Amino acid sequence: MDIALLGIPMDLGAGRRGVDMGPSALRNARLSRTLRDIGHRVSDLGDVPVPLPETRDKHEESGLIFLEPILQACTAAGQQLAMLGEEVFPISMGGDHSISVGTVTGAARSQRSGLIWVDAHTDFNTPASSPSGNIHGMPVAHLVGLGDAQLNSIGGGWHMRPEDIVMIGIRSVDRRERDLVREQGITVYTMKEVDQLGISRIAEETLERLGSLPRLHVSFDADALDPSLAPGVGTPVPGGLTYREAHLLMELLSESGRVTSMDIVEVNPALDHQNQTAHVMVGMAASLLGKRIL
Ligand code: HAR
Ligand code: MN
Ligand code: MN
Ligand code: MN
Repeated sequence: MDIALLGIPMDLGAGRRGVDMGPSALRNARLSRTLRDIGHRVSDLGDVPVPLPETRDKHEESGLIFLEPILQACTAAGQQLAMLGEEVFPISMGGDHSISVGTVTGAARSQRSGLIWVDAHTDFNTPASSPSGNIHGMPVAHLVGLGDAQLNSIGGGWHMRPEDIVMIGIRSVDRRERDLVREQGITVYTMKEVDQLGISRIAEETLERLGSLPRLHVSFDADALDPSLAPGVGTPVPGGLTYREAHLLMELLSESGRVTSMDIVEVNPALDHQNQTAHVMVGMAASLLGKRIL
């Protein structure tokens, strides 16, 4: 397969600095070589330009911190991805999770698309419901067309259907965010369901729901993993996916042959130990892209 890597070194949507180093950390953990070893052709498109937070006004009062530069970066990322050939599998390297407003939209190439959101958080806040104003807590709401009109117009008004979204690994949801997720009818597998049903049944149900759509995007937030495994994240929540649960999920999604794009987000080397989190996430990408044990 042809794989394209795109870096979005942005931490403007997060509450703390450091995820802007995520693309470097993933390159350093040999993402492209690992994928080449599986047999793919990999091209690195470099990074989308993202301004430093120190050079911009936060506009905290707006309820959407750093909206302007985030709009610019998401638009640029979306446009780059939208120009790729349909057969190219893009991996977007964050950056905080606000990049997904652009990357999910661009990777869809204007087609109906399923979204598998692997995360500790539902990221379904709107500016009105957000307790923080941090845009990385809001991307999915904006992908279905809720929230801020400008963030919503990225990709020229393309939106996802709530029934085309499945979230896995969830264990931290804000009060008003929970009401929105329920109202919109998003399918959510919390860690409780992961414990009760097992990840293989969840993968099966997810593919039953989304497997016939023309495109399928996996957005993998490193904080979905247990913090003991992936400590380099800005908002760690105890009780996450184990190493094998996460790999098995990627392996089963890979076997389906339906996945067409991926994000790797929220890797924060400033909070990590020896780049462990980036290495773990490179392993996840390898499993999603067909690395076999035997
Ligand atoms: N729900 C919280 C907020 O909106 C924190 C969520 C953002 N954290 C992430 N995204 N890493 O998954 O501020
Ligand atoms: Mn997230
Ligand atoms: Mn998260
Ligand atoms: Mn939108």
